[in-house]
Amino acid sequence: MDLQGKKFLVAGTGLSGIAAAELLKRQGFSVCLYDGNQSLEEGEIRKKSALLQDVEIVLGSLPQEVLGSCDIAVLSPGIPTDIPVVESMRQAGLEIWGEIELGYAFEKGRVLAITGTNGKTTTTALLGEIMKSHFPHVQVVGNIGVPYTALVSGTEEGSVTVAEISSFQLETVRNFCPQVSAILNITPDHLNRHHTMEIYQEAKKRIAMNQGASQVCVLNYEDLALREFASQTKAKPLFFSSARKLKEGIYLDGEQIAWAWEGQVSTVCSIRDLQLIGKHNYENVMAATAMALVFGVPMEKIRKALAAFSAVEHRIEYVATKRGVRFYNDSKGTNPDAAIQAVRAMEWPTLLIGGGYDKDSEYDAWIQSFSGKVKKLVLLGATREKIRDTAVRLGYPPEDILFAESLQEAVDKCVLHAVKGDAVLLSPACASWGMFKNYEERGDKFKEMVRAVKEEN
Ligand code: UMA
Repeated sequence: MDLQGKKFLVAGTGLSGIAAAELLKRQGFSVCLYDGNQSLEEGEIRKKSALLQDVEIVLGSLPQEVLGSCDIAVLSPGIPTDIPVVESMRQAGLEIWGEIELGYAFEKGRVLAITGTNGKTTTTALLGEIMKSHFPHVQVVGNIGVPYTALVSGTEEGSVTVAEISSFQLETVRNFCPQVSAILNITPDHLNRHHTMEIYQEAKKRIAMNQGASQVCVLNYEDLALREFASQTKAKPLFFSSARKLKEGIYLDGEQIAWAWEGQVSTVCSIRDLQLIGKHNYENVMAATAMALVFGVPMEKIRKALAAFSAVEHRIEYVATKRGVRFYNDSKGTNPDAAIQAVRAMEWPTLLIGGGYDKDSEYDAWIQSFSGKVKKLVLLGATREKIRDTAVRLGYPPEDILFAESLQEAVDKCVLHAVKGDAVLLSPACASWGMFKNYEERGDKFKEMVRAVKEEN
């Protein structure tokens, strides 16, 4: 598409919106910056970037004359595509892009992209490290926290972009086409935004929608929806499995990770060589390894990068041992499925801090995964009643459920009830929104509070 002379309406003034507006200004386009939050201040937004000094800023509602003057809307991922203001953009004839699509329009190198309900940050970070061990110019972007549009201007022909892409971001891609994509798993999440599991799955599958037969889509064989997707995508499907040997692909064979390719089977490494633990992490390792191998990274470099990689911050992250109690930060456990993996990884009687923003999740499977290991459940946020009711219905002792008004109170209650040999795990199964800016802030605060716990009463 010829973008010459187009005017862009950038929606959202968070990380994505600011980076998108900066990219467009740098490229000489005319930009209107919009945010639905009318309590924001124009001056504060302008302070975020020197490039935004003369940009038109609209807060609150969007007047028709502004809509009429723009050609393309660039939505931030947090903006649902079915809300009235986006509908009014469509009615006014604007093309609806997302921040990822805008980044891709300026990409000069090759792209590898990862999505999935869980594990995508770890897989993206790991794949980024593997790529950096072989290619001179690698950038890691997307949902991981660095907007694609913030770095894309620096790409050149030989560059490699490794992108973590959320379902929110996939809703608004149009031409985005990674050389290698991966869908790690799809379990219920963000249902308040996507409404049904089918719509959520369709959003995830959009990562491969423009790929052709010379491009690869790495899929989890143990996820039935993804196994089926292999026969629907035009990309070449390549499976990973933690449960069975595959004719072609990558799989866990006892403690070995094996790579079956072009009729040969080779050993990638033993899980004992890895710093990451847990079956879900072995799946992340397999996905990243398969992506790197089909992209041409030599096995020896991959082995080295795998052995050197340790856990991502906020994901079952060990914080400290205080009074003989181990503290773990899994603030990234923002949905029940991710939180289940954290509970499973605990080898000690555990005091679990959960609850937060309500995404219409169901908590039954999470509570069932406690299997006698969770001795106290400390709940906070909007979901605490719903989680308590589910837990009690499933037979969890009501006297072991405690409510807290703040994260500090939750930590204090855990410290009070924990004894030597226990673990305290922050793994909320809910997003942080409403109480914190994001899961990183929640995890950082938790770590500060843990470090401040005195060794003696
Ligand atoms: N806004 C509106 N109208 C709305 C909703 C929001 O105008 O209806 C405005 C808000 O007032 C605010 C801005 O949009 O000013 C915020 O935009 P945003 O929510 O898209 O946040 P960004 O700061 O741009 O961060 C986004 C991702 N956020 C979300 O998807 C909610 C970040 O993912 C991502 O790291 C960043 O872009 C860079 O690419 C975070 C996330 O929580 C980590 N992701 C979800 C997850 O991992 O589960 C999907």
